[in-house]
Formats: sequence, C-alpha cells, structure tokens
Amino acid sequence: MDDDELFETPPRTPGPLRSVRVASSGVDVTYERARVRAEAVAPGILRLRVSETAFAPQRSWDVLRPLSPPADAVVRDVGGGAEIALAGLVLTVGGDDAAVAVDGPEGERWLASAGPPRWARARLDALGLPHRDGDTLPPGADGVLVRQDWTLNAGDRLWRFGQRTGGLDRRGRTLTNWTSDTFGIGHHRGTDNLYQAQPLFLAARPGRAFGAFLHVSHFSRFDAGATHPDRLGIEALGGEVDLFLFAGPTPADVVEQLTRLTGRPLLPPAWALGFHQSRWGYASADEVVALVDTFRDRAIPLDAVHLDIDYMRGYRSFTWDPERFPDPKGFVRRVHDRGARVVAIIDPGIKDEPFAGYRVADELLTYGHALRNPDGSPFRGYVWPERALFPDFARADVRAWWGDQHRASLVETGVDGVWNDMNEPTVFDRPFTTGAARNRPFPLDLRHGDPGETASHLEVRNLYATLEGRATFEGWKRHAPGVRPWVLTRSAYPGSQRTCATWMGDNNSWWEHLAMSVPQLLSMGLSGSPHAGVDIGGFFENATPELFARWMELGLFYPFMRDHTALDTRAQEPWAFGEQVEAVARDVLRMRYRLLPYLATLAHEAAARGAPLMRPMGYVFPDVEATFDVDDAFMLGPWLLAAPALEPRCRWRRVVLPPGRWVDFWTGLPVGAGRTGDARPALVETTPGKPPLLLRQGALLPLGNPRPSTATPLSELRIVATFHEERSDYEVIEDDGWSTAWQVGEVARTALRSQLDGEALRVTIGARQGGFRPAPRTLALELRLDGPPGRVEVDGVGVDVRWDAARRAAEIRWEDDGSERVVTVSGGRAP
Ligand code: MIG
Repeated sequence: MDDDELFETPPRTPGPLRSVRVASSGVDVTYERARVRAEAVAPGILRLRVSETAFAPQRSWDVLRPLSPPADAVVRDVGGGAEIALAGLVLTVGGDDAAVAVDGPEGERWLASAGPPRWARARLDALGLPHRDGDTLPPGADGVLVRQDWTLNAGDRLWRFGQRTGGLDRRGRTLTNWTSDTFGIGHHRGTDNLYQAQPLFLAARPGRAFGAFLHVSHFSRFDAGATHPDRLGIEALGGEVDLFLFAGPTPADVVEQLTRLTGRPLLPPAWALGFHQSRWGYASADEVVALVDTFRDRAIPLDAVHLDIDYMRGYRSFTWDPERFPDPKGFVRRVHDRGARVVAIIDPGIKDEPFAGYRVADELLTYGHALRNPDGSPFRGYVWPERALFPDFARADVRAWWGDQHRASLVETGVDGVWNDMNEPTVFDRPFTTGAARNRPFPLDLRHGDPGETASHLEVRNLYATLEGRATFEGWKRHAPGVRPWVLTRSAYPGSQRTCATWMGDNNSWWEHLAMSVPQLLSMGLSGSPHAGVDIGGFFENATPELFARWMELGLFYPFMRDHTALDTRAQEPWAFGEQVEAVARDVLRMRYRLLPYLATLAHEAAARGAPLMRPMGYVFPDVEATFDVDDAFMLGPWLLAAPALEPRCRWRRVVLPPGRWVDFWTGLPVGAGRTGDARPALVETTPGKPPLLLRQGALLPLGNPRPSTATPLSELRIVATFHEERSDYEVIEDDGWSTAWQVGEVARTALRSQLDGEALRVTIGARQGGFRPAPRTLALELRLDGPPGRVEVDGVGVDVRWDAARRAAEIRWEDDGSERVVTVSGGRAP
C-alpha cells in the first residue's frame, strides 16, 4: 500500500543523525526526529526499538518475562552507528536513514531495512481495522501509524504468524494482528486474522532459523511479501516498532527463545491430555451424566465433558441453572464417580442487571470494574445474557476479583477446568432474541487499565483474553492450592500459553477445515502455544460419517483433543454415526490413551523449553529443505511421523519421508522402499482406525496401556524401540498428573538409550530419578526387528522373548521397580 493511501499526511522520517551513545549491552541512536535503541537483552535475544518520540512505557499488564542479560554481547561503535553481536546474531543500526541490518554469525542476512521508518496519523479505512460508523482514531500516539519496510531473502520460508488459516509458509500474505470473532465460513484459506493475535514469525532456510516478535499490543499488520515478494512491511499503531529478534540457529532454538521471553507453556493436568466430549446443547445434569455412562457402557475412553452456556442461569457467568442443574456439587460428583472431569464455560460479558439478585453484576458496577467509555460511564453491549458489562482485565484489582468469582460457583463445586469463550472480546449490536444480532466492533476509544495507566482499546484489545486467562489461572491457584489449573481460551496474545490451552474456534464440518487444522496447529506450536486443538468433527454444519471418522484419526494427535459441535447440528458423539465409525473412534481413542506417557513427556518438554508437541517436519529436520513445505503431515515429538487421511475416499496417500529409516507403527514393516538418504515420497495406506503413523529410526517411544480415563492408573509402561547405526537417547518424564509438585522436583525421569554394541543391539533403561513414585506396574520393552532375535539378555541373563509377527516386535516384560536394566539382543536386525 502506498504511503498516501495509508497516511493522512505525508509521513515524517527520522532525518539526520544526531548522536550515537554506546553502552555495555546496547546503543541509543538519536535522530533529529526519531530515536533507535538496540539492546542485547538475553542470550540469543536482541531488542530493537524505533520511535518518533519517547519509547512507550512498560505496562503493568504486559506479557514479558524477566530475562537474564547475555554474557556474550559485544557492542562496537562503527562510526555513525553501532553493531551489537551475540552468538548467532549481529544487529547493525545507524546512518542517516535509521538503517538496520540483521545478520547471522557468518554475515548471512536475515533482514535489512529498505528505506527509513515513516510516521503519520493513519487513515482508518486503509487499515482494515473494524470500527463503528463515525468512529475515528483517537488523538495522540494511538492514532499514529509507523511503517517500516525490510528486504527479505528470496528463499526464506516465513512460518507461523500465529493463529491463521492457509499453509504453514505465509509469504505473500498480509497478516493483521487484531483479535476478532471470525466464525462460520470466515475460516477459509484466504482469511487474514481470527480470534488470536500473535505478531511474530520464524524465518527458515536450510540449516538456519531466525525469529522475530513484534512486541506491540496495538493493532498491527505484516505485509509479508503481499505488495512486493521480497519485502516485509511492518505497520503498527502506537507509533513504535518494538522488535525482539531471536538468533536461532534452529527452529527449536527460536521457539525456546520466544517462550523464554513470553513464558513457557503451562503443564496440563493428565486428564486434559485425554479425550474431551462437548456439544453446545447438553442441557441438564442428567443428560451429561447419561453421556458419561454411554462412554463407559460402550468402552470408549473419556476424560472430560464440557458444559457450554446452557448450564448457566440465563447465561449469567458463575451461576447454575436451578432447574436443569439443581445440585451442581452432586452433579460434578456423579461425573467424578465415573472417572471423568467437568469443564465449564465462562463468558466475560456480565449481564447488566444490577441489584436483582445477580451478585457478580452488583459487584462489577459497585466497584467500578467494568470497561469504561471515555466519559467514565461503564460500556454496555449485547452478548448471550443480552445487555452486558465487560470486566477490565488490565487492572490488577479486577483480575483478583475475577479470579475470586470462580471460588464458590466452580472450584468449590468440584469443577475441574474453565473454558473462556467470546473473549476477543465479542459484542453484538442488539439482543440475540431479535434474531438479527450482528457482530459489532468495540468503540476504539474505550478506556482500559488503572487510572495511572489508562490505555485505549486499540492498545489493550489484543491482550484482553490473555489477561482474563491469567486472572482465571491465578484465582484458581489461590482457591485450589496445589492443583494445576486448566483454562481453555479462544482469544490470545503471546503469553497466553503460560496459563491457557486453546482451540481454534468455530470451524465447519468440512474436509477443508480438517486439512487446514494441520498447518494451523503447527503454527500455534511454533508461536509458543502448543496446547491447541480444533473442534473434532467441525462446529457448524453436519459431519458425514467418513469426515467424523477421519477427524478422530487426525485428532488423535492434537495436543488438545475435543469433539465439539454447534447447537443445531446432528449428534456428533463417537457412536452417533453407526457401528463402523464407532469402532474407528474406539480404536483411535484406545491409541490416544496408549500415547499418554509420550504426550505427558512432550508436555514436560514444552514446559521446559517451549518445544511443541506437534512439530513441522522442518522443525525436526531443519537441514532438509525438502521437508520445509510439508504441512499435510507432521511429527508428534521426535519419534512419530503422522500422516492421516485429509481427503474423502482416501485409501492411500503420499507422504514425504525425511531422511533415515521409517517403520510402520502398526505393522512393523519398513516404509519407503528401504531407501534412507534424501527426503523421498512414499505411499501409505489409510486403514480406518489406524492412521498412517511411522516410527523414526532410533525411536525410544514411551507408551501406556489403554484405559477408560486417566482416573485409572497406568498398569504398563512400554518402550517401543527401533534401531539404527547411531546412538539414541530419550528421557521419559512422569508426574502425579494433577498437582503443582512437579515444579519442585516431584517428577520421575527415566533415561533411555539404544545403541549398537558390535553385532548386538543394546537398550539401557536407566534407574528412575526424582521425587515422584508411579503406582506399581509392568515395564515392557518392545523391540521392532526384521525377524525373531537370536539371544536376548536382561542384565546379562538370558530371557524368553515373545515374538509378535503382526507387529514384528520382540517383547520382554518385568515388574517395574525403578532400577536400571540393560537389555542386549544378538541376532536381531532393524527392519
Ligand atoms: O456465539 O457458547 O466458539 O465453541 O459452543 C457462540 C456457544 C458462542 C462460540 C464458541 C463455541 C460455543 C458457542 N460460542
């Protein structure tokens, strides 16, 4: 977009250089009309700020975590500018145009400014920023747009940009960062922004990756090669470009750096990794208890049921309908007795009904906790409870109050988790009962925040849900001390991953949306928010039996696995599509429960380093460019490649195999015609109930036994091993599944190793370390070989081995007493 379309007046530029002030970890460069600050803020992380005026103050509700400064930063005056070098990244700033260059350690360029940054008041219509008729941008910095253009390398992939539609590489698109309730057919391949705003990206080229986070909560936009293929335009209201730059050098390092800055993902309780059943329309305690009974009767695993808005009394958050849920505590107990958990929805729109028996509204108004119009009066708009008020989560006192609302109605009732919907936030123009309600933007000049720190809706909107999630999480921790909270959110900004899991909102029962969920969830993982899923079966419209079955097969690998559908759609429970589909769903869910020890280990990897559970192939194989554009298959952790059917009537599908040997998880047969070198295509069969799943060579995959729910303790821990020529290491991480004791070392760590020892294969299962003791169980070792092995010894003593020809597996079992075992296999070869 040209400057005269974007700005109300010809934009201002920095002008001549005035001074360069070098300090130990950074530099301040002053221009006649602008300032630039570049700093090394942490190992692998640089920060670049460009502003026309003073830099924006650090907000009390901001998302950044404290960082420890890097020891290796070198700052040099280079005459008319300065250079800041860290291991992995060099930033050069200076010159008359406020020029900036970002290079790798060997001088390879990531970004270079293309012309000076420009500032002027923005034309509201040019931004595509939803607003009400007659609304204008407020005066002051909120209405000032900064635009800075950069050159990009032709071959670099630009992954992620947060929650989006379309493919994983998002070059060629304009990407708006503005949370919005985009529902229905709004989720198509060309849709720009959805419910969440993650202004960040990862640039990848073979062997190297780099990342950036635009730390601006205001409305912002990336022109990622839409206008010019090799240009990146950054536009932000508020007048400041505040970029954190991540050195990589691998995609995993970039995600680690991002989540060091914005916070590590929460560790979910064990039940949250199990299966969740939901639908908008479950309307009474008896109906929900009967639902859980049906799962048990049909031997289909289940860990959680979700209560949508119908459990409330007239859509009043923190209430229960007295007729349909007459005894909330008794209801939750009945679900718990059946080994399942309850998650209840909470909407932020609080019914505007003061002094009529709804305490939440009374307090919100009495304390003045609501979002305010510029004249100080509370803002009102229509949502589910009709006319509503909205808590101002940018205020610490409001967050504390909100957290406290959960105590009596949810925590003490026994509810296990909270589902935060409509928190973009969303508002409608008239009551739903009129049948004609339409989504309506919030006024841009609404006031958020404490009196000393008031900010406009333009600055706070993107953070609204993240602050709500934080209030909920912290309140839950106060009222259920020692218990891991579980909060699900629809809207988010970076930082939300510390407190919330997320789903991708209102999709449709379409094959396109099934396929799209793969790049979407991969992008969420790279954006630092790995605990994500989409509504299995699709939300709007009716799934066909085939679509539902295939969606269960893909959902098996979602970090958050929930079946959910809208009010007026057909039944979508696993048994609702007939016996064949029910059998597929049962097989899939039994497999989900077998995967839980692996998923729990991956969740610990996420909590420690941000590592996503679902990983793009290019994340796991960053040197192999042929994997970079794969977004119809993915890795689950380091060991499994999943390639479920994404199209109707699919019997076989193509999958790009990264280098190395791959073994079919179900049959134990080699895949890819025995070739091991480059990435190469292979065909895999999409057998119903057994989605194509490949074991990587050197895998040390921890599995469990199928269970009705995580309320039943694990009775077997099984390690599935495949061999190759190199040594392989992994660590299984377990914990009690519900408490916060994992944070103080109450975990069990079991080191695994496999290696070739001359002609023999050797697997070492290390002694269990750490303060957590699992319940008594069997330990099984499942060796995937090309035929029955010769001799197998455990700790030097020959043992009997069961050979399972159907899976090409030799199996050894013993009571797991936590001590070290060394297993050697002679006369066995990799398949
Ligand atoms: O206006 O609570 O995305 O999951 O079932 C619709 C009813 C409100 C939107 C959520 C959806 C939920 C529905 N909600």
